[in-house]
Amino acid sequence: MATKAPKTDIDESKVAVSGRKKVAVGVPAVLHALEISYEQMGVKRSVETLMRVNQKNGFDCPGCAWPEADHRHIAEFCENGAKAVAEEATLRRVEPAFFAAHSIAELEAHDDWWLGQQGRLTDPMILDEGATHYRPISWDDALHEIATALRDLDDPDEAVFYTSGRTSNEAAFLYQLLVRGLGTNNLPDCSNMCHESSGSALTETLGIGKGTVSIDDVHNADLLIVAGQNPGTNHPRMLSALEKAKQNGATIVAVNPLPEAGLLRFENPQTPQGVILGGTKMADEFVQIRLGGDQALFQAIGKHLLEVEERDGGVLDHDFIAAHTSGFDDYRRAMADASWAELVEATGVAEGTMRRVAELVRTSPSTIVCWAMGLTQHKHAVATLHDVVNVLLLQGNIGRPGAGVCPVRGHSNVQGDRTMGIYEKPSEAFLAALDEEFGFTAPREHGFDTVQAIRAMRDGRARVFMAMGGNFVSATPDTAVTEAALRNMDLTVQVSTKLNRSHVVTGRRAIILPTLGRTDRDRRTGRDGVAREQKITVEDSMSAVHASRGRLAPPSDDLLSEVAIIARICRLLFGEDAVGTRPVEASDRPGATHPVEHDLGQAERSPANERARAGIEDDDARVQHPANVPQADWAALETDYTLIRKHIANVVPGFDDFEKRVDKGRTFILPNGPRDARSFATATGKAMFTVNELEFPRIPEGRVILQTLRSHDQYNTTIYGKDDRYRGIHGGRRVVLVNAEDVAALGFADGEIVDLVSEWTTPSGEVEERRAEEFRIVPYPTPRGNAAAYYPETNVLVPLDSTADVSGTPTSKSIVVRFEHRS
Ligand SMILES: Nc1nc2c(c(=O)[nH]1)N[C@H]1C(S)=C(S)[C@@H](COP(=O)(O)OP(=O)(O)OC[C@H]3O[C@@H](n4cnc5c(=O)[nH]c(N)nc54)[C@H](O)[C@@H]3O)O[C@H]1N2
Ligand SMILES: Nc1nc2c(c(=O)[nH]1)N[C@H]1C(S)=C(S)[C@@H](COP(=O)(O)OP(=O)(O)OC[C@H]3O[C@@H](n4cnc5c(=O)[nH]c(N)nc54)[C@H](O)[C@@H]3O)O[C@H]1N2
Ligand SMILES: [Mo]
Repeated sequence: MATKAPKTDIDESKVAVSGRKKVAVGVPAVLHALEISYEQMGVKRSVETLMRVNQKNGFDCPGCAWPEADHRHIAEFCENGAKAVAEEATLRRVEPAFFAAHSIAELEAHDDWWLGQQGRLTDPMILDEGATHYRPISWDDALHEIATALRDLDDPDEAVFYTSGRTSNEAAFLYQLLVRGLGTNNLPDCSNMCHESSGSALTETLGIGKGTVSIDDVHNADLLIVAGQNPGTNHPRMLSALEKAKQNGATIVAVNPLPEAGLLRFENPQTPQGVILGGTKMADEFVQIRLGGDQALFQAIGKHLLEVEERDGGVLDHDFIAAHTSGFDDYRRAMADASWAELVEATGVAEGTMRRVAELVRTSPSTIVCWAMGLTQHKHAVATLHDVVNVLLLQGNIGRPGAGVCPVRGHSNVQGDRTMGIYEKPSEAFLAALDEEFGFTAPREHGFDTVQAIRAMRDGRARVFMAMGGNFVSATPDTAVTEAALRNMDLTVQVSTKLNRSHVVTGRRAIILPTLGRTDRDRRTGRDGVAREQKITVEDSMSAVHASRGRLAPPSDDLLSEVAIIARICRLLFGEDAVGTRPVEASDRPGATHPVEHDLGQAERSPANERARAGIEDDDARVQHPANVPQADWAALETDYTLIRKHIANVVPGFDDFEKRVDKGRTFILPNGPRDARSFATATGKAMFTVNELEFPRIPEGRVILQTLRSHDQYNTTIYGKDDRYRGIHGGRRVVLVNAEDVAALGFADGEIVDLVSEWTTPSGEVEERRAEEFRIVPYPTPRGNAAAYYPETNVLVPLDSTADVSGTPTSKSIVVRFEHRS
């Protein structure tokens, strides 16, 4: 199979390459951010908006999930946070006239950059079957169409509900309730493509799928290993935290195939040190590792620690190991058997270098390992993270100050969405609490993750797709397969702030529901006719929960919030005015938390019994039968989010007194067993050492391993501009960064335009090819045999079935690719 990339709106022949940076941020970054802000929203709105980013009583930056320090600067944002804000707070609008002027065919010919630049969506729109253009539709009619399509499904599992990680806790909680009320757990989310490997690995070994450190721990660590992460671009505020750690005496080790600017030096624009004195040197040690070599590196560190322990003693925390861990002896034996030659081959790093890093670990009183996509998006990502945990356990680096695991999350509320139940594999405890709170029985069978959802859509096992934010078509792997899968749907629904490709590659019918973003003021009018301003809450990468309140006038007066959209669909499906069902009796009427007593014994709660009890005929629709739907006062929830927070407090552990604890800009930290009490909810009841067979990508003759990553001018599929300033790329995105010696050895030239062809061997031994056309070769200091190119343009190359073991995450950081001359 050969597939092409979508056309681009950028003239790639004009790409310029010059001036790769060794320093991140500094004054130029601030100026660049302001330039973009002024362009999108003018000076007054820019100043008003940027002053409120991440302030107590302001709004949470929609950029990344890095936490705010307790002591905040007046401008607690970064260049890329400012771009994320400008992108949302823009004054540009996509109104019905825009859709009348542009056909779907025309829009499809544009790339995500052009689509995003058109501005904020203002009106609900529908694409009728066979139509060439979207047309406006009223909110009521649009929501009615959606509810009807969902109700008409033969089986609720024919619906797929995606979530991107900007969705607030309140919206996420209500959304998963809608989905489970309908009768399915098909809740794929962006996390499936992101930190799922972290969640899988940490849940198994530590008993919690989240990090175990606080921002203070980062400030006070003695050693920080930052692996597979580019904070200068993707988490710029993390650089301030690393700088503080350095000032407190920390050592930093950067592990990356690329010499990323922010990892090497940082000029903090908020300190004289940064502005005048040339900034802080960040990494004391830069380990230029081969793609996918990290498991080997951490095995090497573990092996070294155990060797020195055996020889001299004094390395391990024996008390911790004895009291709090299991599996140590097996791990020790496995590391004794590991071969240095193989570890060197896998990492491309000399034994001496690895031992030097291991010595830093050995002599560090407290160590934190931070990571992001460079570790999670590999076939052996979960095994890699197991080996990270092994190293930390050796010295008891979990559950004490300045030490622990720090998966650095992407989207600003991706972690909160999981806490709220956006998960295709919910725990029984969560579902039981949900049942109890809303008087229904949630489905127990696990749902589809992102890749499984695409397969189901491709194979005709799903008919309706709905997305709460995000850009499913562009963000997911195997673009051609995914596009065909979505076109296979009866109906696709996108709840979005901005136009993107997922609005133009659609099912037979499509609906766009525009919604409020983080920066927008959210006023809801209650039954009493009074409009009240609402706040939402989010959870950052370090399990801190706080409120966020937008202050800008929204792009249109009758935009519904995500919460309002979901609450209204719930009302149409489960409430007093449910579509196509009998009117609900007075006793069923919402208003109380538990209006209906189900009084079902556990044994009776199988789906079959449920159906029989409800008297559902086999050929009847299973969805939303009034006998088993969640009970709540949907209209009230829509206009008063404090009521949603009450429900959350009743269902999700750690949210007691929720409202009070986020009042007046307060932040609270969710309970974390490993961090708080060295308590580990694992299979053995202890933190688990694990034995993981060494894996790493092999590079076939004449090929390279390609990683797909972010430029400095994008937020995932939202493209802010065509530059990647820190890497010295200007005016284009279709570039492939290749080691200069490989360029020559493979028979290509600097600046040559080539096709990238990925090669994937299916389980049955067949070789499939996928093609992305016209990429400019840029010689770059990446290890031999490794290359890098931007996502989403390269998603056409990522095979749907190439996923990480256990977590199912697409292997976006290791794709076997060959280059082809264009004749
Ligand atoms: N401005 C901005 N901020 C963002 C985003 C954005 O697009 N733009 N996206 C947000 C989201 S959703 C996420 S998940 C995060 C992503 O944050 P990152 O994970 O930093 O994002 P990537 O660009 O994918 O960068 C991967 C980094 O890992 C390195 N790497 C790749 N493969 C390997 C490997 O095998 N081993 C090692 N050691 N390193 C490797 C790459 O060279 C690169 O430096 O950022 C969030 N913040
Ligand atoms: N090849 C490759 N693929 C990858 C990755 C990679 O590194 N390489 N990274 C993966 C990762 S880490 C992630 S997280 C995913 C990202 O996948 P997604 O989260 O699906 O993608 P985004 O580009 O962040 O989504 C942007 C869209 O979200 C909408 N939006 C923005 N803010 C809001 C809001 O407040 N509410 C609503 N309703 N909509 C909003 C806008 O319409 C915007 O166009 O991509 C993954 N895909
Ligand atoms: Mo992400």
